[in-house]
Amino acid sequence: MAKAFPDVKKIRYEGPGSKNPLAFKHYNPDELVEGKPMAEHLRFSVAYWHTFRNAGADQFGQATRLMPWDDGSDSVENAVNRVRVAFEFFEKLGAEFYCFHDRDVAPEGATLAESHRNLDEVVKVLKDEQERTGVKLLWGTANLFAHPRYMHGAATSCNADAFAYAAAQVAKAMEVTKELGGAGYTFWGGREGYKSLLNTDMGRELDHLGRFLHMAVDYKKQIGFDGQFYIEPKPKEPTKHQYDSDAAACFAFLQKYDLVDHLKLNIEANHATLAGHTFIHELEFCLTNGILGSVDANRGDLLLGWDTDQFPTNLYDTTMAMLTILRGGGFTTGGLNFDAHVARESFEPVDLFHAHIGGMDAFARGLKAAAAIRKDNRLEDFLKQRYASWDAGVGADIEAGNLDFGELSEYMLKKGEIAPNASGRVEMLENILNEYI
Ligand code: XUL
Ligand code: CO
Repeated sequence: MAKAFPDVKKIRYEGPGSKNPLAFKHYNPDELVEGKPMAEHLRFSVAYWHTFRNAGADQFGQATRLMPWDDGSDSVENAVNRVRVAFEFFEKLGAEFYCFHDRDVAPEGATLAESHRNLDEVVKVLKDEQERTGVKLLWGTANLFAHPRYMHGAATSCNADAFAYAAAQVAKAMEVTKELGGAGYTFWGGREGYKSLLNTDMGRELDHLGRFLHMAVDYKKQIGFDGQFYIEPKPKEPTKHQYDSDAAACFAFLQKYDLVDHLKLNIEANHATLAGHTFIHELEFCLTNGILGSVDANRGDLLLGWDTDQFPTNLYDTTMAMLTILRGGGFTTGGLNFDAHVARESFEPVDLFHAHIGGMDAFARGLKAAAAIRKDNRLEDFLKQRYASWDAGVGADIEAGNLDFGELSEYMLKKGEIAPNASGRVEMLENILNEYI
């Protein structure tokens, strides 16, 4: 098969002085940061759906992207061809992982059995290509939102058969993820939500989603899949109210349905901002609650109210994100998956390289900056000092559970007024951060 990107050679690290657009200026996979190679810290992954299936159409216009390798058909042959192209891309880029939905990689058949067969055929080629290149599967997932059968949702559909179909699809997607040695499996509740309460039994739908995930946990044990499960929060789009709207909603849901031990979160930057949070807030919330699993690395546009899925370029965000991720000890099964697509006007195959190189360099810079900030200790020392009143005296006694309201009343009546507050020094701290960006 002719190469899809004949003019692009393997992307190399050339350092910050390089003017070569097809080279890394910061991502140097083997360079050690805090004693670990950058590649192991960052675990970059390419999203199959955006990179090889999203042709650039929007609600106002047709597809723009040139994909000379794709004959536009829904044949298995075309799907297999696409896999070869995808792995040529992963290899030349130097991304160690990829992620896919079942229906991105293989066409939906006329029946469920045919869809399973199509998937099996493509998975054989995925496996061969993984072995040939060493590229690994970060996580797999099932598309439970595109087909009209899921118009009312999948696990939360009013139609019990839609739940059953989704279960069959997820079971199969988990099997192939296991077959491909996937490090994880993600649940994004594409249509698990509602538009109108007039036709929605919220309590019943939530119970069904809890049941669905328990069935997935059971099936995972049954087939011996030992990858990590993730749930990916998103507040709206496609439905007005999504049940998994943000990290806090997911955590409450996982606790209510006794699923915290089985799922971590896959935090997507653009979903965080749609929820009215920052990307970093969502990461920090997960870290604090022991549920930080993986990241869908992208960027929204704060002037647009939808999921624009742009490639991450904001160094402030990547630095803050890497600070949180490093503080948590780094990724184990998770990684940085570019759930992002090129702009509609960036229609040539080479644009895929520019986009991913930019995202990888942005996170590499964030990683280096975060490590330097941690070495400097000024931010950490400030934080420690800010909470010093909790390290001894009344603070330490409250934390230890040694005091009640009566004793605290006595303490305060005697003391009369609180110790003077210290400045939060927000601007000084922001200035320190900017020294490194
Ligand atoms: C949708 C989205 C999905 C999930 C996987 O906004 O982020 O692509 O990452 O289903
Ligand atoms: Co995503």
